[in-house]
Amino acid sequence: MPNVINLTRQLLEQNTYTQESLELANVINQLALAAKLVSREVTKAGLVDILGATGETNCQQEKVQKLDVFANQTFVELLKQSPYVKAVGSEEVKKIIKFNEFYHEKSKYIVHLDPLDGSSNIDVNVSVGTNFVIFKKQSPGQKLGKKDYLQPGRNAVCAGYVVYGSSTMLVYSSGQGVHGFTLDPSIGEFLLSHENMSLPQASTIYSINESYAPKWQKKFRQHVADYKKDKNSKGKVRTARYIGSLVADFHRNLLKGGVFLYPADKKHPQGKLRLLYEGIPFAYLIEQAGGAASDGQQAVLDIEPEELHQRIPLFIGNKEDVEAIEKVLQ
Ligand code: FDP
Repeated sequence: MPNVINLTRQLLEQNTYTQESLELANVINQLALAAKLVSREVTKAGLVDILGATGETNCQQEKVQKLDVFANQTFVELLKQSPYVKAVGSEEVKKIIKFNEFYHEKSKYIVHLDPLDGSSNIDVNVSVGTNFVIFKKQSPGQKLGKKDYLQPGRNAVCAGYVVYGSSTMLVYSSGQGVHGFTLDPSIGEFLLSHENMSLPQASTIYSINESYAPKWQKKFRQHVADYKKDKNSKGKVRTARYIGSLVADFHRNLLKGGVFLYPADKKHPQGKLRLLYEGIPFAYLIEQAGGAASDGQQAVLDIEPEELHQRIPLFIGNKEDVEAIEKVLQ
């Protein structure tokens, strides 16, 4: 019998079965269960009438896809059922969602998530995902204040993502390395498939939407142009890969080594990607895997969030790439 390790076992063993780890494991298990339900819907998306836009827009004026709605409802509802979750911030919902304070008197965790990242790719069968980060409430008592749900990434206790791709994978870190689990659909379990993931030393890929080049700052445009001739630490020129689904671009770069870039530009003066549920989860993971993430000025994990849906420029991947970009932009 092979040494099969499922998510719950690994979570508990890593944290030596402390009360704290049991509580966190409960929250992550709820996230994993929601991910299985979403995965099931994503894989049959072409078969049922769930594809396509609902015709509505979310609080950020983006088209809402039916699967967005399903993923949001599923994650929020399952997190609400955990006695340890106090509140959820979702890309799909304008305000922080606070759970019933009586039922949740033991609750101390705040979860921020993007229930379906890359959702404009749903209709074309490209990998999408769910990104999440978990914080612990800072203030005493039951009341939830802004300081509790607007915390810098350095305070996070866990972060991760699920990618619904050719297989469904859950990748997470609770501060002790990055671990990847692949969903075995025949038994409905996430099984440890990628233990202690670390970023390859050489950066082989750059990922950016180059059609925006005319809108970039000149020095940044030159920097990206140089990727086409500059060599990486192994003496090779990087290749370009851009899916347009952050979770899938990140996952590939984590496995292969590379940098993902989404700068501020004339159309997105603050950047496009959201700090709390896109920047911080991936920044937390990349630092754990030996890489770096920056908004061009400082580490993403050091940014003090000011609002729930705050946007940032994002440069994330191998350290030398991120440091080089900071030099160009500072
Ligand atoms: P999407 O608009 O499909 O939700 O979350 C924003 C995001 O996807 C990221 O997943 C993706 O990396 C990025 O936007 C793509 O933006 P562009 O289309 O502007 O390149």
